[in-house]
Amino acid sequence: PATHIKSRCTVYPGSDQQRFPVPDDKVSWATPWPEYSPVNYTAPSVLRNPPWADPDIGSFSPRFNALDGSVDRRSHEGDYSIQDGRPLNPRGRTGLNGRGLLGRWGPNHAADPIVTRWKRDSEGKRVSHDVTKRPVLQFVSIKRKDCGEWAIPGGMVDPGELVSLTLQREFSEEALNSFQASPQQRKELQERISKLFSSAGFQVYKGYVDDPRNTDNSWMETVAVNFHDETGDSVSELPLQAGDDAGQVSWCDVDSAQLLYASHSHFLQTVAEEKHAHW
Ligand code: RP5
Ligand code: MG
Ligand code: MG
Repeated sequence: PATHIKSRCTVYPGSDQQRFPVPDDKVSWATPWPEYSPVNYTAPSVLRNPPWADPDIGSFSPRFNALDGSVDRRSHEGDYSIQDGRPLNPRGRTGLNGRGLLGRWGPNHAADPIVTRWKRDSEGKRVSHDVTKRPVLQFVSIKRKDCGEWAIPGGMVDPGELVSLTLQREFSEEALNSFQASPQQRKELQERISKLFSSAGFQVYKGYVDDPRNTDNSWMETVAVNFHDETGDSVSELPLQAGDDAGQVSWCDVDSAQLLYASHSHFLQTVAEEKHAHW
């Protein structure tokens, strides 16, 4: 998508930092703009040097556009440029430099599991939308604790982790609260989840995410994969319980009117179109 809207949100999330306003015609790095003076901000939580974050540039020269040890610094969007030792956001200016809330300089890789089923009435019949007459899909959605917005239960790919595992792990943590489960329950959940996610799934999207945490030097990228329960007797049976960075979890109708975090609505549109469902 051509959008670079949430990446330019006025106030940077979790702070009172205001981004330098970037009008549409000044987004591109190719457009000269001598007056551009973005605010520099890296969140205290990142500067404290947690294991998931890079050190500050200067003391640190990572291998950009490469697999750097177990940290994947390659972008799904192709090679990105480096200016004064810092990677440049491939979609253009955001009004803020530094890393904000993001740990990595350059791409921060996430994975988004889009778990869907058909909406059914009390007799188990598929429900069609009044206006579009198309069958309605539902997906497992979480309400993010950080901003209160509804979202796909996605999360960061750990260094060296396979995306297929991140998808299962994040779904289990956020939508099934596997963290709080007993070791025995966790084992059972894991078995059910690995069965449900054993099909390859449909890759919906791979690339840049228009995430409000993005900066000129750090940005989110994701691989979004759809796991669909056609008959309504596999995922639909799972006990949903919010966990980790999710405050609530629920099956939500897939509908263009539903506002969602970052570019998640765009991913769901792709799923709806692929399934000839209501959008
Ligand atoms: C979004 O942030 C991605 O699409 C993914 O859903 C999410 C990952 O970040 P956390 O949920 O770990 O904060 O850009
Ligand atoms: Mg998570
Ligand atoms: Mg998450």
